[in-house]
Amino acid sequence: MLNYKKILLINPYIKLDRENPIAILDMAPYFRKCGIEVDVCNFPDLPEFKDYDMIGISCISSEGGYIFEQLKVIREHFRGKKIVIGGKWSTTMTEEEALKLQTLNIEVETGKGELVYTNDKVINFEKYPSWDKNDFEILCANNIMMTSRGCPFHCNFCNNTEEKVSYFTAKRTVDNLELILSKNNDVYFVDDIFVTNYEHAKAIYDECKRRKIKIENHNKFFVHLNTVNDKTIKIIKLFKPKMVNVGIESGNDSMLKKMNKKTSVEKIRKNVKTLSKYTNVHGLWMVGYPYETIDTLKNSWNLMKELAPYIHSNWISHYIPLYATVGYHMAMEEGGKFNQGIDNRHVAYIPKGLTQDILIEYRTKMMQFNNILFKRQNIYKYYFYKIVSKISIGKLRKKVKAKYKTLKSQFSPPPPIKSNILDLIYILRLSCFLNVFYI
Ligand code: B12
Ligand code: SF4
Repeated sequence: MLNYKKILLINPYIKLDRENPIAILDMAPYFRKCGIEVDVCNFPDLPEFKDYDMIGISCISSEGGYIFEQLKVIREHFRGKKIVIGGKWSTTMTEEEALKLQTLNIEVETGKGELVYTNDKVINFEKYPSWDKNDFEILCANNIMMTSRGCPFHCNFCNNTEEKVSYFTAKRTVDNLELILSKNNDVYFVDDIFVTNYEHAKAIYDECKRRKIKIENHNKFFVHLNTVNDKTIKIIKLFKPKMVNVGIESGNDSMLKKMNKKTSVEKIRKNVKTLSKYTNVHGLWMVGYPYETIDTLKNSWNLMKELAPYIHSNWISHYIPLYATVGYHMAMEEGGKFNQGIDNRHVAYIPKGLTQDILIEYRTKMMQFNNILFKRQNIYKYYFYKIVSKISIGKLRKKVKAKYKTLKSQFSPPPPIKSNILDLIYILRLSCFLNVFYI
């Protein structure tokens, strides 16, 4: 164990999304419990006090090299001090990046912080302390948190370094959840898979009820399409998430196999439809995994269209070959082209036989399909209210007219009507919904 008395943990600035730095929010109280004094800060708000035994920076990626601009400033601010990089990036950085860090005299630590700086041989999840309110305020945190660590699945593109799933207690989880809900309208459980253990999720729900916290309709989480069963549905019925995220990734069985998704197109179809009966489903897709072809891209596009009535929204990622993952080795073996990928909105790898333009074309088309769907729903709402406002009577007419007026102000000029089978499904779904609503 390294005997530090006072350390500083820095949350670097992430250009694209600024979310809770969970590692820092977790580790700071853990270290304090072990007798280490800890300060936390967001880059660029570095403290005037400089006499720390160690300055730790928690990084997920280099963001295409953007992190180095920050590291230079931190190195300059804390001249002569020990600076250490930890977090997922420490396990995926390239040799070139490691050399750049050496030049800046910044060390890299690939281990779990809790075990590197304390006497603990394993992390005691039963006694893991809750987040500290002061850290939460300083880090301007928002709504993401984890109730567990690790994932039982081992997808080849994923850098999940936790081999085994470990659970925090319901008490700790709900303490953190209360902090989040004091500042946000909802909580987003970013556990790799939230419902891997029914008892765990149920205990969190019960603790919320004991503390009279209204968690229903104020949460969202991830569900694996292999774990859609009675117990998962029970948890969904209890929590009433605004949305569940599911990793679909591809509409082609051989691609799913290459990704080690342990699922199939048939299973995806069936389970997405089941989930859609209980909540909004957000589909996560991936384009450009090694050995992707035009045909496999077409399969994904067709599956997306087929599942449209059951999926609320979609996100499509360009595949990022993360060093140390099986996917990275598959990409090396295939011999496609590596790009400097900043994040999953940019092409980081081009499989053999495909081009950057094809990947961008498919991702754009699939992302836009989302918007078309949303518009389609709104378009039919518009015409539905237009007609109903003319034929209804009494109080209902007043209500419907007001709604039509609002929609009309959003559509100027009126939207065109196109019809196909999907439109018909929407009209039917909308009519059913309105019937239930007004009866
Ligand atoms: C929350 C999250 C985000 C948030 C990050 C918020 C934040 N400020 O931290 C947001 C949405 C911004 C994000 C973005 C991205 N993410 Co992300 N994200 C996650 C997620 C779900 C949780 C991360 C987390 O906090 N884990 C819990 C903590 C406790 O674990 P940890 O970070 O590993 O920390 C432990 C050790 O690493 C170590 N440690 C951590 N910091 C330090 C510091 C020191 C000094 C030391 C010694 C040790 C140490 O100790 C910790 C405790 O044991 C993970 C999935 C996962 N299971 O981890 C993906 C994950 C980390 N993300 C990933 C990816 C690919 C990305 C993006 C590239 C995606 C994109 N948008 O294109 C970007 C990159 C952003 C960036 N520039 O850094 C990948 C892998 C990245 C990698 N390098 O391997 C992961 C693993 C998802 C996956 N399944 O593959 N992400
Ligand atoms: S299910 Fe999600 S977190 Fe688990 S290995 Fe696959 S991509 Fe990673």
